Amino acid sequence: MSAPQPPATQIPTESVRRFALELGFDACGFASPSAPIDPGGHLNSWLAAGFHADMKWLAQTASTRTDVHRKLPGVRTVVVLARNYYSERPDAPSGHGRVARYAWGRDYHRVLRRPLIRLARHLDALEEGAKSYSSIDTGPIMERAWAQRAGVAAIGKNSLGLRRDLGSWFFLATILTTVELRPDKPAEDLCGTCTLCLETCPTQAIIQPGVVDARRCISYQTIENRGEIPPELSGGHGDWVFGCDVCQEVCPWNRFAKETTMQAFRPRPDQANPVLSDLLEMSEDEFHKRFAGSPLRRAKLHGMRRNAQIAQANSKNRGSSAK
Ligand code: B12
Repeated sequence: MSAPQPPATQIPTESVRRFALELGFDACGFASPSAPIDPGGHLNSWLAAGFHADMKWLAQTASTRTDVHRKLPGVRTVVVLARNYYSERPDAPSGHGRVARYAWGRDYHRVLRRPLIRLARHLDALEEGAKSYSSIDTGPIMERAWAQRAGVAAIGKNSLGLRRDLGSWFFLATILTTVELRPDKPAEDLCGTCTLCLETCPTQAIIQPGVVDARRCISYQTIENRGEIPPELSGGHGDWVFGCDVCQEVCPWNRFAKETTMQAFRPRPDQANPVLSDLLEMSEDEFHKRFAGSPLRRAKLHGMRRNAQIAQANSKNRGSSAK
């Protein structure tokens, strides 16, 4: 038998939201896990098509991803948080590569952990015996689908969470809690008939609205792929050496982007547009020192060198075709 619930007027929904905003989150919404999160079976179709490339962990955790009750039995609310990371890109002369915005500052997993844990403790204190599970990116949670249901973000055709006030330049984090909070209304579509992201992706990775084939995505190839980058794609990589922002840069909603208030996400020196020859000549030691506490560590020195070589070859090809 489930525990008796307080009357709706006593549910502390708005005070939880206020506390989340005080902790620095830009948005906070609530969703009910009473209905399945992926009734259309999109995750399983995506995996069956092989769109996850070598990210085997996605397939291994699929049944938990589609069912939060497996992660936290008794879960009554999924709390979704968004945190803006946008900064203007510093200018760079030729000979520099480009890093995706999300990786310009300190690793967001570390930066957002503390406020997320504080919010989870706050939720745990609301009811005797309350339990929670917090996660940023790495937990088996379909963050964008929950963000959509919790009214925090629409899902754009580039598959990313999208808001009127921030565009898509924000991280998502979630807390599963056994505390019941009043659910928000789901977010409404913001893309309409626009297809700019599909048309502009340099490697045609967005194969239909909302569906990204990671095998073709520059972000996957430059960050997650530990092997060779398929030669038929490398020309499309341009000067991207870590991640890619093209499908966000062309999105008209990103005209409404605002500078982040989080100092830790602002660009470290030379991190937005690193000098290619530095990346090519860097020792293992230099790599670890320079990128300590940064998301760039994920590519490892081998990956960064491989990416820098491709960016350099692409810039030479551009130079010779311009002659
Ligand atoms: C694996 C992964 C990747 C992979 C795969 C990307 C992808 N589109 O799935 C790769 C390495 C390519 C990647 C790249 C990037 N990622 Co990533 N990634 C993830 C991760 C860990 C899992 C995503 C996942 O499960 N994908 C599988 C798909 C099928 O699942 P889903 O999108 O949740 O599925 C729902 C919808 O997409 C939709 N849907 C899916 N298929 C279909 C089909 C149809 C027909 C329809 C109608 C709907 C539909 O319905 C599904 C159920 O509701 C999430 C964190 C998380 N735990 O969710 C971060 C996450 C999505 N990534 C993030 C970021 C920032 C990026 C990059 C922008 C980084 C960069 N600049 O290089 C790029 C963006 C590339 C892109 N356009 O997707 C952020 C996005 C924040 C936001 N505003 O939305 C997240 C949420 C991490 C975070 N905590 O902030 N990523």
